[in-house]
Amino acid sequence: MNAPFKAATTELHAAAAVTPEHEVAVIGLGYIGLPTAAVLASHGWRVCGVDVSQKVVDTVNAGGIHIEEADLDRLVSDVIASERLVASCRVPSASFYMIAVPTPLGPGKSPDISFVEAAARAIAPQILPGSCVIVESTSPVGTTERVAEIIAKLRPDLVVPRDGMEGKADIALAYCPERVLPGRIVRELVENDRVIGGVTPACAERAAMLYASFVAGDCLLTSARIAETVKLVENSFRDVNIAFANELSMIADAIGVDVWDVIRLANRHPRVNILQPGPGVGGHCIAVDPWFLVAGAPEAARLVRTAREVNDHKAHYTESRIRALLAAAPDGKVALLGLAFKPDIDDFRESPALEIAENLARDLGDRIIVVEPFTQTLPAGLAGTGASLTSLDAALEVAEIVVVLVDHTAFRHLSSDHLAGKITFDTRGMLKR
Ligand code: SAJ
Repeated sequence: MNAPFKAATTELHAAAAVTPEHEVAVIGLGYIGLPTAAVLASHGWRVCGVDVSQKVVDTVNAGGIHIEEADLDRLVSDVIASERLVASCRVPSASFYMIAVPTPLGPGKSPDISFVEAAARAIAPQILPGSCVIVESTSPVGTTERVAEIIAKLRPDLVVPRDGMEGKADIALAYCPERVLPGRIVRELVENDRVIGGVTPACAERAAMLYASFVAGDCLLTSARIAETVKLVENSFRDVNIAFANELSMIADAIGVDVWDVIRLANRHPRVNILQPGPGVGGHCIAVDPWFLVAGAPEAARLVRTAREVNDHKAHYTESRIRALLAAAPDGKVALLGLAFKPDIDDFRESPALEIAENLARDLGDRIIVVEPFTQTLPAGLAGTGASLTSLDAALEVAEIVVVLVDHTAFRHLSSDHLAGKITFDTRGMLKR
């Protein structure tokens, strides 16, 4: 770690006359928290990763990982071996806290920030004067202020920063959204620019000390509310653009033209860059975050809401097209290639491919053959339906219909020779590439 960061951190805690147990505590060891903890540790910080799951804590302390992510296994085993990272179920005292817990959608597509609130309640008793609390979880606008409220209520002995506050606070509070792409997390954590929003400008500067120690990109300072909005806007932008591609694919089907040719040729215009259609949009980010923006301004967010609806509809549309193919070949079986929400990851959260497979398997049982190199067993929603999980070669031997739901690298060698005599439906344009 850069010496000035360490010196400044030590100085801030001098007033408290108590040394924190750790320099950084990362709350939540999931897809973002674990790589972030490991990257921080590899840059010299003494990090404690905190998780509610004893199993996750044991796995990490043994130098292992519980998620699939490029380069993460070696990184975690190195920083565990060097004792820069430890995992625990208990929140320690720390100079910096980073909250990286899930923020799912609640009933009626409303944001559920209960895990962030629980993290704030767990941190509050441990906070020392001079500490900095940073929320990284994608959150509805106003969440960082809510964290401030919780800490202020539980720690009346501390001056907690509030929006527009003048004078000195005892702790710092900031929002810094993660913006890394699954599959490239370890690299992007270091390379990407970061938007760091403080509840006050001093809070942003304090949080930036931590990020500047490991981020090669720029650290861009702003307010917590702006940073919260920026995160939601980034993912909504992508969702709207994917919705355009998905809608285009349905228009192309209706008018009988090849959407992949249309996109390829339209993209040769210097100011056109259409994304790729697929079976719908999945993952825990793009399929969820735009709803946080809609919840904040339901009347104004018309395009954002419609894009979500178009992308959700694309999964139903894809499913009905597969059902039509199966109805036209009543004795045939279909090989569904891929269940993950996008290529080359083991993440099935909000996956349209999984949703389609489950819906089909419920009605059509053993006519459904799944090929998914990123799982050894059928996911719960498919188990017991009669659907089977096989290798690609075994599926191609028996299936009359082949549907590409995910363009995993393991499928990309497929050519017309492998598929001769079969009915194919390629939702990703993989065979065309
Ligand atoms: N998809 C398409 N067509 C495309 C691109 C993507 O159908 O042309 C689909 C994918 O198959 C997948 C979904 O969209 O189902 C989302 O995939 P993605 O690669 O667009 O994004 P995520 O969810 O893996 O990661 C996004 C990223 N955000 C943006 O690119 C604006 C990432 O930078 C964020 O950090 C991440 O969300 C997050 O955690 O919020």
